[in-house]
Amino acid sequence: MREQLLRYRHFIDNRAAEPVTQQYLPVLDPSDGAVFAEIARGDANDIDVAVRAARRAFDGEPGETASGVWARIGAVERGRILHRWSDQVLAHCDELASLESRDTGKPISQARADAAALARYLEFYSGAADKLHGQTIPYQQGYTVLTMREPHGVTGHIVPWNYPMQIFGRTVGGSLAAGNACVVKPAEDACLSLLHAAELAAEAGLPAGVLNIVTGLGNEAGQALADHPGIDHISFTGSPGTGHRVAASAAARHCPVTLELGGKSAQIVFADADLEAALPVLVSSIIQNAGQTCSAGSRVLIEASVHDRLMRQLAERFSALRAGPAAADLDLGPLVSERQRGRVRDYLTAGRDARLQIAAQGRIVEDAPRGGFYQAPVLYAEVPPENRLFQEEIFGPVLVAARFDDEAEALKLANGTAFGLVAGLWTRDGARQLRLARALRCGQVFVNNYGAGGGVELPFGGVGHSGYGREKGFDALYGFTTLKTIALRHG
Ligand code: TXE
Repeated sequence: MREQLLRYRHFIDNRAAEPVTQQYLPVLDPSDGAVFAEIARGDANDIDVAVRAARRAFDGEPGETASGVWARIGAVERGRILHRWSDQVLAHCDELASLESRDTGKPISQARADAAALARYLEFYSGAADKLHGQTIPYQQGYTVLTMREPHGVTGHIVPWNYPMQIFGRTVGGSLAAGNACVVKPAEDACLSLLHAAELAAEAGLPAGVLNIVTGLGNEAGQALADHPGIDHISFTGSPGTGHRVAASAAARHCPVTLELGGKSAQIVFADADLEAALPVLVSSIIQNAGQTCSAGSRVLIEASVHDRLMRQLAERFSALRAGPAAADLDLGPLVSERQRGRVRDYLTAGRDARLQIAAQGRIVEDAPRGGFYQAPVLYAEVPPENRLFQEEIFGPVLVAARFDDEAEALKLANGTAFGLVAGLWTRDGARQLRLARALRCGQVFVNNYGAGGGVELPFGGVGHSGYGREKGFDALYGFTTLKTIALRHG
């Protein structure tokens, strides 16, 4: 019997909204390739409706002199609403996780962890809403000078498909806590959990217009959001190429942007490291979410004296990895789309053409549906630093390894790509830990641990092609606000 297609509309002004064009896009289950739902195909008209709703919530109705409902509510109440929303997300964790798992193909236990992370982001920012203080500044005699952190107004959020709930949580959590109203454009490949989470926000008491979601294609709805003159700040997570386009559109109207553009993060393993502790983390930080993680530890650099031993152990673990349907909850699910699998396969073809050495491969379980977008994990050994697979973000379950002789070479290899998002450092030498942590060109360094995707409290973002600006943690609130200085002369 044919399953009836679920139809998802935009979420504007706390209500489901039909797309202006009445057009819908199919939603595929990556585990079997079958269409199971459809989403509204938004365009510039829908974005305009959503931005107007957000502007009303932020600016107030025409004729009102004071600010809109969200600003009038005050920081304490804003925090309380976000906290109630967080509780709602936790109460609906299972259904959010099921939606996310079916939509993205991620194993159900990983989707549950993502739903819990969404709740945690909202909880963290609920607590931060009333702690975003300004300062007073000593100035000339007869003056009092103070600074205030003010919201930008209406913020635009372009969210990718790899961690929809987590990235949504970090970006709208911070922005709403700071007092902005939001318009979100999720990825066309994964938006169902966000539409459901937005309904929960309305149930938690978020006023109409404060949070709006318009689904659709990147070059239609996404581009329209980047171009819209009513947007005061854009937060983008995705590829460097699209990030560049979004930033260029925003720059044309002097709109500030935060960009998180992925990475090619290295884990550096020295001979004095606790290799037993490092081993499972080296594997999980590339296998998690089938390698579709911006902060995946996608390169492992190993000191020569332990290289062969660690590679043998890594190969053993890789050979045991199994990919299968999301519901089977194995080591990894399918990739999100046929397109993404095609990209990963292109890299594997390039690896074959360059005669790269495959140290080990995992497998796809036999009962995985034929139509699914599966890719077995691959471990490459001795990959030359100039090779594409060492330099570019593959965004699949592919780990490239290289050896180094000393600290200087390790640093050169780690810093030797255009990206700079995260690095992992495995060594017991305390002086080396600090020396290298400071010399690594990236936004986060983990020493004797690695946090692919984790750390709600930890400011996150990169340098170089990994982007600029920070999300997560308290620092993100500075990006979602603008600083006003008020100088009072009172004599
Ligand atoms: O990214 P895009 P894609 C990397 C990863 C992956 C590659 C391509 O290497 O293989 O990007 O993935 C929206 N104006 N990352 O094609 O195009 C789009 O709808 C405005 C890393 O999916 O960057 C989606 O919502 N928006 C990354 C979002 O941008 C546009 C996560 C990301 O899509 C747009 C995802 C436009 N013109 C991919 N075109 C990370 N940093 O975690 C597209 N979009």
